[in-house]
Amino acid sequence: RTSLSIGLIPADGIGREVIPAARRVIEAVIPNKVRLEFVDLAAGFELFTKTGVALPEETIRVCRDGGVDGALFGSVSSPSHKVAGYASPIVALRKKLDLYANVRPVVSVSPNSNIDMVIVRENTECLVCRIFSFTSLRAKAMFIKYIKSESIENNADGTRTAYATRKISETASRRIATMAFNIALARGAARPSNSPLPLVTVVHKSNVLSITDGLFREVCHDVWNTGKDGEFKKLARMDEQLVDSMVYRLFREPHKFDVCVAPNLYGDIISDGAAALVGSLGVVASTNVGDNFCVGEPVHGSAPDIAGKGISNPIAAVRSAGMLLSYLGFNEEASKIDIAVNKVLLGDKNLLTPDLGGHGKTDGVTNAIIKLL
Ligand code: NAD
Ligand code: K
Ligand code: MN
Repeated sequence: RTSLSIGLIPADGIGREVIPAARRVIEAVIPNKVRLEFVDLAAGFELFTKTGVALPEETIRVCRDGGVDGALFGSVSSPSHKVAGYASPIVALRKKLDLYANVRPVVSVSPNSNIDMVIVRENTECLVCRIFSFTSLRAKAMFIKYIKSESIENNADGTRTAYATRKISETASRRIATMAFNIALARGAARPSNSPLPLVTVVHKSNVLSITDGLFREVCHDVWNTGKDGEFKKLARMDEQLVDSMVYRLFREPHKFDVCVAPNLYGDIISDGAAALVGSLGVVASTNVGDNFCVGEPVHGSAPDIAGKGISNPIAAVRSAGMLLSYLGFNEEASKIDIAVNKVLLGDKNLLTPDLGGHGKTDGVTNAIIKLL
C-alpha cells in the first residue's frame, strides 16, 4: 500500500481521549512514504441527543463504499434505560457493514502469568438483534412480521412481562466458527513445530438451550470435522465448554485457553471477565471483522466515571489500531506497536494509568509508546 485512509469514530466519553491517542501512534509508526489520511466520522449517544441520529448515513457510507480503508471506533454511552428512537450505533454499524466477527485477544505481559487467548465473538445475532419473520396467515396471504429483539406486554393484573427473542443461524454460526479455526491455524503456524495443536473451545449452553445453542454447537463440530478440506481437523483441536463452567475455568486456569468461539452475548461477557485477568479493560483490544472491512475497537465502554480526567488508558485503543494495521497488511508496523506497548506495560508502573495501579495520564502513556517506535 502506498496510501492509507482510516476513519476515526471516537463517539462518546473516553472514546474521545483514546482514539486521538491511537491516531498519534499510527502517525508515528506508518512510514513517511505512505500517504496517510484520517477521516473524522460522527456517531454516538451525544450526537443522538443533539441531532436525533446516533449513526449518520454518511458514516456508514464512507465505511461501506470505500471512502476509507478501515476504521477505529472508540466507545458509545448507551443509556441503560430505553430511549425512544435510539439504538447503539456500534451494534448498528457491525450489522450494516456485516462485521460478523469480534476478535478479542486477551494477553498478559506479566512474567508470572501466561494468558494468551483470543475470544472470537459472533457479532450480528443472538439476543442483540432484530428479527424479520415471514408468517403465512390461513395459508393465503404472506405477512411480514417484525419481531423486535425485545418486547413488553401489559398483563391484566397491571404488571408487565418482558420478552427477548434469541436468534442463532446456521450461516452466522458457520462463518464465525470458520473464522475461529482459521485464527487457530494461524496461531498454530506461528508456534514452534513441537507445540501441541492449537485448541478451539466452543462456548455454549446447549444442555439447556438445546435448540439455539444446540445449533451453534452442531455447526462448530461440523466446521471442525469437515472445514477447509479436513485441514481444521488435522491442524487444530476442538473442545467445548458450557458458558457457566467456562467462566469458572476462565478464572481458575485462564492459561489453558487458546481460541474461544462464542455466540454474541456469551462472547461479550466472558471477554470483559477475561480482561480482569490481564489487569484492566483498558488494555484489551478488538477488531470487528467482515469479509471486506475491519473496524478496530477497544473492548471497553465510554467509562463515564473517568471521562474528561485525562486518565483513561489508551492501550486498548492503541492495540486495536495495531490489529487494524495488521488487517490492512501493515504487519511490521503492527508488531512494532505490540512490542512498544508491552515494554511500556512492563516498565515504570508509575507511568501507567490508575486502572493499572499507576499515577500516569493518557498522554504520558501515549508519549511513552511513541518514544519507543
Ligand atoms: P466501561 O467499559 O465503560 O467501564 C467499566 C470500568 O472499567 C469502569 O470503571 C471504567 O472506568 C473502567 N475502564 C474502562 N475502560 C478504561 C480505560 N480505557 N482506562 C481506564 N479505565 C477504564 O463499562 P460500563 O461502565 O459498564 O459502561 C459505560 C458506558 O459504556 C455504558 O453507557 C455502556 O453502554 C457503554 N459501553 C459501550 C461499549 C462500546 O462502545 N462498544 C462497550 C461497553 C459499554
Ligand atoms: K468500545
Ligand atoms: Mn462489552
